Amino acid sequence: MSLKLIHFPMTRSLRVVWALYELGIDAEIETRAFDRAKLKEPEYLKLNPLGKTPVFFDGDKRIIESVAIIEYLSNKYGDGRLTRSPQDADYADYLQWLHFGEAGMGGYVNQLIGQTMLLPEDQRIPAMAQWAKVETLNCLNFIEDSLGDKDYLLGEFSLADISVAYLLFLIKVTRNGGILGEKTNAYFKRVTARDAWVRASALHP
Ligand SMILES: N[C@@H](CCC(=O)N[C@@H](CS)C(=O)NCC(=O)O)C(=O)O
Repeated sequence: MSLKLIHFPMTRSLRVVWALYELGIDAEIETRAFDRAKLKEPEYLKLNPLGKTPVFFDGDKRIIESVAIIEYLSNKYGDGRLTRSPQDADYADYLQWLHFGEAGMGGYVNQLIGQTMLLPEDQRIPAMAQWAKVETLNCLNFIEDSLGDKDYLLGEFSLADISVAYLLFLIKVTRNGGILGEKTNAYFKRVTARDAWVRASALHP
């Protein structure tokens, strides 16, 4: 097998590095400095036509969705570790959280970051920033209420934690971390104390 990830620190490719380390799968990781302008240059667009990160290759097969990549890695090269099967009692919860991390929350968090940080101040729309904050908070309350006394979203660590915790990381590094609940903050501390996260988040070009 010839697995290769182009990794940009702190971006969604971090989910993939984290999963690779958790699952103990060998892959070439080419780490580049994040520069949005470079992602739109022809050389990079040949790799990922959307001009976004991540981009992952398994031989000739290319995948550009971070959550799809981590599921693919476990099912194809990790004996399904850190996933759940239809026979498992928590299969529905697993699928829900795995997708919630990107499909459920990602759009709101992207808006929040765009409207509070990425866009030049004169292009920000306060009503959009407020809407994104309310919707992000709605998602965060759902996480807070669902955690209960569990250490991880399903009780035991799974790919669903990689999906959701990356988004919590993004909220924190963009200085919006004040809106996380108490249990969610403790959960974030717990997941980011894991050896695989510590190693993955320390990767720099
Ligand atoms: N749904 C995609 C989202 C990819 C995405 O938006 N990546 C961001 C970085 S975290 C990006 O490349 N941003 C650069 C840009 O939009 O110009 C995934 O989960 O892989």
